[in-house]
Amino acid sequence: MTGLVTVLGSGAMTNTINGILDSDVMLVIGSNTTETHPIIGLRMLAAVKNGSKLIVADPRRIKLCDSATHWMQQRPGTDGALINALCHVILRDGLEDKEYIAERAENFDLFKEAIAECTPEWAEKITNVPANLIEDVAHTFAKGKAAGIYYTMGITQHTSGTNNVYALANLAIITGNLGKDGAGLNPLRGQNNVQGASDMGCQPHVFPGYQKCDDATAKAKFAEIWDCKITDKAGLMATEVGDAIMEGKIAGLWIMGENPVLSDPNSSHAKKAFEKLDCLVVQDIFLTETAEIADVVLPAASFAEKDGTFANTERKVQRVRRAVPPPGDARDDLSIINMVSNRMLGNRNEGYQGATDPVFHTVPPFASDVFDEITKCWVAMAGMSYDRLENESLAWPCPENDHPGTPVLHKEGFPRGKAWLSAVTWNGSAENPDDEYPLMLTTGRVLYQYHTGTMTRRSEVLEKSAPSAYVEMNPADAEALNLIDKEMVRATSRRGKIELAVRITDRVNKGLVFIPFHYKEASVNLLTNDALDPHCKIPEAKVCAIKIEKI
Ligand SMILES: Nc1nc2c(c(=O)[nH]1)N[C@H]1C(S)=C(S)[C@@H](COP(=O)(O)OP(=O)(O)OC[C@H]3O[C@@H](n4cnc5c(=O)[nH]c(N)nc54)[C@H](O)[C@@H]3O)O[C@H]1N2
Ligand SMILES: Nc1nc2c(c(=O)[nH]1)N[C@H]1C(S)=C(S)[C@@H](COP(=O)(O)OP(=O)(O)OC[C@H]3O[C@@H](n4cnc5c(=O)[nH]c(N)nc54)[C@H](O)[C@@H]3O)O[C@H]1N2
Ligand SMILES: [Mo]
Repeated sequence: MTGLVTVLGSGAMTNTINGILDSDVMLVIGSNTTETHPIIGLRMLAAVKNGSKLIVADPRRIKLCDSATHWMQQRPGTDGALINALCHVILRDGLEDKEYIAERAENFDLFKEAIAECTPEWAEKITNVPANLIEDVAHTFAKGKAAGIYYTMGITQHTSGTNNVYALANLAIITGNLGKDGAGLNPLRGQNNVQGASDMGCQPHVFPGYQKCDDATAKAKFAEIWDCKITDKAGLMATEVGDAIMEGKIAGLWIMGENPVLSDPNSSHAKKAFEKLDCLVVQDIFLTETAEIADVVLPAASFAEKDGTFANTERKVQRVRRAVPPPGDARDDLSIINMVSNRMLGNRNEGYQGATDPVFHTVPPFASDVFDEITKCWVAMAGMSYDRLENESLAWPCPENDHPGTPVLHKEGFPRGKAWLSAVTWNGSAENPDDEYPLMLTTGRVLYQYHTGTMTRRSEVLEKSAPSAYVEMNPADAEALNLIDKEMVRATSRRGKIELAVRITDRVNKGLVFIPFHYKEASVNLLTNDALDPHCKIPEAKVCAIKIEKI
């Protein structure tokens, strides 16, 4: 139950941000932390100052590499092989935490068998990371008293994303690093309150609190709380919606706070699907590229204009308070939903009646009413209340009114009993470079811009700091194409093409290029591959094949 998702690794940080200072080894894998989570990056640098060893695993020479004791520059898409090899060395050299495994883990034998062939020499061929470096890292990690793993999209945005996370969970378990201060398995969550959104059931197969919709007990419980019939059929993942529209299965869509026309991999396919809809509603604080093709645009209020709670990456629920009224006709998201459901119910539902607030124009039920309901839906938040949150923020699970919250998970054990060691194999990426498209493209972020730029590109200071699209390319590749720095080039994949400036740098190895996805004038998602991870349906935004040409 509570935290099960976390054990599986797709949920939240098991540990805390300040706990990073208690680590003596950090493995940062697929996270450009100083640019994408700068505050957490600062904690990591402070930990390094305190003597903590920093292992970075990233195909690009990110800023953290300057402070790292070890840097593994793997080929994108090969993390599964790399992590399995780390586990292999740890078992081969008897460095695992035998007592912890015996007491707290299961499926050890099958796991051991699965990684038997994953020698560092085997991994070197796949990952390009020298076998002796893999051995050194395995030893350093396993010998740490508190070794924490920090990962983000470099690990998950692959067709093997789920397996990569399972492999990292294995590494944490065999070294006894779950349920310990300064250690843990820590996915650094991306969007503000993405944690809260997941906690509240914004996934098509779960109710709030990760309770499965096909679980009879959960279904009965929510049917009672909500006083209505509910289906036990899981819905579609966001990334499956495009195909479903093309197949005629979906006619209407209501998009809140997303700009998929730019942010979905293979976005021309996504856009084509949205244009086929009978009705597209977009609810956003700005008129985005997605809103431009909508039938109805609902103007939303921003974070500073609304009341409620956010859950942060360390599962801490905190109160947010509206500071200014929303501009013009904009309304906070909850009020918009309330107004629409009011119309749908023909004003029959008394719970939805009541005075609107004259300054903030909120429509009941208010955020505090919703919060009271949440505490009935999910035992992990049952002990929280607006009264308590007035003075403190609380990390779930917090099951009773006098419970202090749980900053570090799994100290007393795991929700499912024992931690499951998964037998995961490595399967490579869906599309790899070939003669026609000889370069591997990986995509991501820069410090000064946020995603599709709807917000940051309106800020003069930020826009000046990172004004235009570019492709990072190794000097050897640039020379072969006779390119000079800042020259405009055409980048083409099987799905589309864009034009942008080349940035010649040894941050990337020969054969690899990197393009940030912030710039609509050269939107890299016209190139990326929408192949999905079969388990969690995340698209492979981190690997596809392209060619670059001089223009
Ligand atoms: N400034 C800024 N900060 C942000 C955001 C933003 O847009 N701008 N977005 C927020 C959101 S929603 C998210 S999800 C996070 C994302 O945060 P991050 O995941 O840190 O950001 P990315 O730039 O997508 O990718 C991280 C790293 O993955 C590496 N990488 C690429 N391919 C691979 C691979 O195959 N294996 C490994 N191990 N690494 C690989 C890249 O070189 C890059 O350094 O950032 C959040 N913070
Ligand atoms: N190639 C490539 N593609 C990627 C990624 C990658 O690494 N590479 N990363 C993926 C990841 S991890 C993410 S999270 C996505 C991000 O993709 P999106 O979420 O589509 O990107 P944003 O630009 O952040 O869009 C969020 C929208 O929410 C609006 N907004 C802000 N606050 C509010 C609010 O309070 N209410 C409402 N209603 N709207 C609001 C903003 O104006 C903005 O238009 O991109 C994904 N796409
Ligand atoms: Mo994200």
